[in-house]
Amino acid sequence: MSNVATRPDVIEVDAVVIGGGFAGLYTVHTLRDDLGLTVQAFDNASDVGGTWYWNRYPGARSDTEVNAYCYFFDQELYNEWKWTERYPRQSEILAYLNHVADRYDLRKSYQFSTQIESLIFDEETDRWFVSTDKGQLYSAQFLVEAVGLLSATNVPEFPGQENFRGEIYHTARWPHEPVDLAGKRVGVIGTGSSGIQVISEIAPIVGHLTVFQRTPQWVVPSRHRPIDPDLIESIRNDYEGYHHDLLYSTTAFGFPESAVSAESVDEAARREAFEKVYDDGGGFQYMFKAFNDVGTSLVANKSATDVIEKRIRETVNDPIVAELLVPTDLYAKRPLCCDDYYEAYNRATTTLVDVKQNPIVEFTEKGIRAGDTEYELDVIVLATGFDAVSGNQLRIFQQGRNGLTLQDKWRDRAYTYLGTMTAGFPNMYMVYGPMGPFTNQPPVHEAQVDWIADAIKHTVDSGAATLEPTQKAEDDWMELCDAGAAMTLFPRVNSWINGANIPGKPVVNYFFMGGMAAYMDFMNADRDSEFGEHFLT
Ligand code: N01
Repeated sequence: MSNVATRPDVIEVDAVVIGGGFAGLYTVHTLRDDLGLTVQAFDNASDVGGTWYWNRYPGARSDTEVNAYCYFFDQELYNEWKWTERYPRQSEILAYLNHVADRYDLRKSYQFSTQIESLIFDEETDRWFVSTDKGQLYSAQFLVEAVGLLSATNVPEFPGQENFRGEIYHTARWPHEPVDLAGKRVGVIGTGSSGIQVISEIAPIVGHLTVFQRTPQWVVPSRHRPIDPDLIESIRNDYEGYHHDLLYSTTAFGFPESAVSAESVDEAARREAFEKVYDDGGGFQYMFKAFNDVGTSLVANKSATDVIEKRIRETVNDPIVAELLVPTDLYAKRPLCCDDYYEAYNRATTTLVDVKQNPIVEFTEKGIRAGDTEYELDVIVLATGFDAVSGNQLRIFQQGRNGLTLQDKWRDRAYTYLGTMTAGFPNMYMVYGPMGPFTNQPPVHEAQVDWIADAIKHTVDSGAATLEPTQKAEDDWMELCDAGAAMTLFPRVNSWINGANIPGKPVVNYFFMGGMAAYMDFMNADRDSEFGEHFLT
């Protein structure tokens, strides 16, 4: 028995769950209320919410249409919750998750404000030993990590950061107290999803906005509006059908995806179709609603970006600024959408700084020096993103069989089976771990948690102590994921999707790009085989 397992004050439970966001809450509900396990859950936040607890920056909202950005496990919940907006604000989503926590009495299974320090598998007892920063030690047969795809913040170290006399905020660690930006000189570093939302929201109210842009991104409008009551009504009337279609689509975003290849029509037809989806709004809609090959065909991709480029140049008054805002790379990052983004650059109070030409040299007492110019600022917003996909798991020390740590196993890249398990780490499950599907998240969370619950039930019912994927199952899954990704344009562009945003991180594929429906088929095959072929017990 390992040292950790001999402590007398160890608290035994059936399952430990890490995370109190969309995925963690549903895991607790499923394992505790459906399977009847004793569950202890943790989150380092002071309450539930996950992503929506932390990301309180101005303008934060879902850019996924809310009819598909919610839970589906209980139709009564779907029916009773009244969303107000097509793309709900952070506060509305957080209120929803609080409602879910209350409705299913989930908080009683959580210990908040608690950091997990280590997860160690003891081979003699076949149990996981979980240490917290409060000095506690738990032992559990099952472990579920629902720690978030985009949770571990990327906070670059800029020289002289400590000298700046104003305030600095990362978008994903925004204070709970209101931050008054009205009339202030604000600098925003980063122009991804978070940056563009902040920029659009604060441009009208700040005294001066300076945007430090390293790489421009293709942005389409979201066409935000109140939620369509007829759409919600039609979903309620065919609830199971809608949910089934969501899971058996490519992206799980809940809109009809095109089955037409852009290459099968002429350029005029392509343009017309892209103009139309642009006017309807929505990032994933722009990528998947007009044609099915924007992410795989250079021809389709070029037509898509031609239309966005035309709109940028039409919208932005100053042609020099417009030129800086037009990306030079493919449309193959996580697609963005936001209203009033390019319009923000028409304000006399907005300055765009290209930090590729004029790199950020240092933070000074008064602001930021980029190139030869010092920009005086009261507040700096770091919209610099996340050490995505594997980042949060690797921030917790984890040790599986034979003393192998996750940190060692994933040194060159993150290896998993289905994005839910990794060989050598028995009974350890991940929700949306690396090599999961590249889709809208909440429907995947539920589908994966259902699969995890079935795997756990199978383990318990069969009397086995553990379940883990075979090395071959993992190797085959990795090969399949890589082959699929290689058929897309995504590996050709640097972004968090392939780890290129974090200095020193392996730049590899981190996703299954074959679509949600195919992913469901793989999960169902494991159920049909009663967790046989791909697993060791
Ligand atoms: O992060 P990002 P994000 N110096 O990595 C720049 C989800 N999300 O938080 O591209 C200067 O996309 C970096 O520049 P570059 C969504 O899935 C969803 O915005 O690396 N700049 C980039 O511009 C999204 O895709 C929602 O050259 C630096 C920016 O910071 C994902 O989260 C809202 C820098 C980071 O962009 C991540 O989005 C928000 C440096 N040292 C987020 N380091 C919604 O649903 C980084 N940058 C609405």
